[in-house]
Amino acid sequence: MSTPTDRSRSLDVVVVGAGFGGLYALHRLRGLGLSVRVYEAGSGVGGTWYWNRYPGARCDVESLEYSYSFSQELEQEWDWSERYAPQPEILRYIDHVADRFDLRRDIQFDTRVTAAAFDETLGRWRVTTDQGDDVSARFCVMATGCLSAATTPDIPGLQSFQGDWFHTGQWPHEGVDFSGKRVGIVGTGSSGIQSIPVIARQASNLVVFQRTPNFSLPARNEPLAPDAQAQVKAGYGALRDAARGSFSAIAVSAPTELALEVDPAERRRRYEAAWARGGLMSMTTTFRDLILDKAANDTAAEFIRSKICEIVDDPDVARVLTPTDHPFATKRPCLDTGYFETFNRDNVTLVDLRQTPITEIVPTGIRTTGGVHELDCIVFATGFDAMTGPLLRIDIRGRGDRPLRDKWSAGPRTYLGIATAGFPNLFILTGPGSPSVLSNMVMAIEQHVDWIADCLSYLGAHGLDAIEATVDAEDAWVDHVNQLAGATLFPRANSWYMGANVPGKPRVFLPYVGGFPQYRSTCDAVAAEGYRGFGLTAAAAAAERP
Ligand code: N01
Repeated sequence: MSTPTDRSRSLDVVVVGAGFGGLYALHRLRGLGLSVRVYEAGSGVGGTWYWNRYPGARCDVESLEYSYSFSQELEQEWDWSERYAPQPEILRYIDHVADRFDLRRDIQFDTRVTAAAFDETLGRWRVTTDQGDDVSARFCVMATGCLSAATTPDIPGLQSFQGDWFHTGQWPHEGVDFSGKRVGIVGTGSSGIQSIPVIARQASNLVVFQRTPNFSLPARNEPLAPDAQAQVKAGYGALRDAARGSFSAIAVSAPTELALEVDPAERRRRYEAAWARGGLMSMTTTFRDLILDKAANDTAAEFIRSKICEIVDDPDVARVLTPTDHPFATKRPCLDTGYFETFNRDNVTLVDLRQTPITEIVPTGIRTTGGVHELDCIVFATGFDAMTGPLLRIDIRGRGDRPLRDKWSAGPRTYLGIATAGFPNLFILTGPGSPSVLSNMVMAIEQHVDWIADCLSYLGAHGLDAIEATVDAEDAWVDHVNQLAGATLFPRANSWYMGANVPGKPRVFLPYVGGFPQYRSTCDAVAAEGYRGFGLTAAAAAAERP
């Protein structure tokens, strides 16, 4: 593995992170003839898929869509094995991409960027790392991911625990053997819901500590038949175009009907068909008003509740597993393989933390107000400081040495989710205020990277050195993002979309909810109008350029 050794070079671009976003940014920007270096905290590429190695980890967007579209050769040569790729396969794919496009020579692994400060005199970013790097770059691309800042709850006594504990988002590379172990898992989001059935099959006993019951849909994962895959590959361009034109950048037809327009028997038939097909999109695109109208949403929510009741044998357990406090899909819905069925196993116990909250961790297990659960291992599937966390954990300072942490103290402020006023030449991939987590992330990443690459070409062609969002454009964008979110049911849930999972985090709906096509055409129009809403300047220190 080649690693750049010069730790104090002057660069055109620093990219932070070598996941899907950072790798494509490196490929595109290097292709423009720019000098680029990527810093990556992990020892390998992959981002999310490098860190989240927990049992059962797999994608919830279908493999043939959750992949890069920028290279037809890559599309054709890579074969996926399952409808939803498991984590090791996605990591193999990303490794393949890194090799195929010769990306590793410009990536410095095992290096965490700790600070980035804009030097107004030089018109350049000074980027420093935990390995002693101190480099200067004209542009910074933050490819830090939306769900990369793992959060472990601050429960008293954790350090006293005599067994092993893990976070799903920072899973040991060598894997964990739970055979014969008494395991406790805290959290029932996507990570918990994927790992619980797998851990239950291995452990002697599994105790699930649930604070909020969650909606989960069957994945119906299956092997991908070679002829079906070949058929998709024969018309891959059409599939990608359909995805680009779809609300979530996933190729599905937009629903046209309202849930309550349809009679109850027909509605149920459609929900049954969606349940049988499996997948996130089947259910969420059954009717067009599910996320807009509570009464419509109730029909889908009630259908899923009835399924939980059918699947789970013990009515008391089914009741505790049944979500009632938030509308369906206002928290990210989960996809599972045998999740609710797992609670019919003799070795699985469900603890309702709303009835008996955790009070402390003791050397032998977890104490709730109901008593101590004796455990050998604890798994925290407790999620992430989403979208803003990965950025704010870095000391980013813009004009006037102003920390981004201060600027965003009441919530993130961006223009298009890609830039923030006062921080010239800093680009955020899939940042707050962009469709990001509400869309197929790979497609959202490609759209952002292509936009940034076009922008840097434009600056070069026009003899410009700096681009910076204006405060007016940013204010208008933040208002627009909030207005769109306010017209949906999303703000009714205590979700990570709202920042509600992190104590003290401002409650602001983070992603852009207007849909991928509308967002993309806005970005394209901004560029076509000479980067409307941005200030473009020749920097004072043009002579400093490498
Ligand atoms: O995290 P989460 P995640 N005491 O925040 C609970 C993506 N993803 O890692 O709901 C007790 O969703 C918390 O309870 P509550 C996907 O976008 C994708 O599971 O806050 N419990 C919740 O149950 C997903 O949405 C894939 O009351 C505590 C859980 O921990 C996102 O990542 C797979 C607690 C956290 O759920 C995050 O998913 C995995 C405490 N102190 C992840 N603190 C796929 O592609 C938190 N909880 C399939």
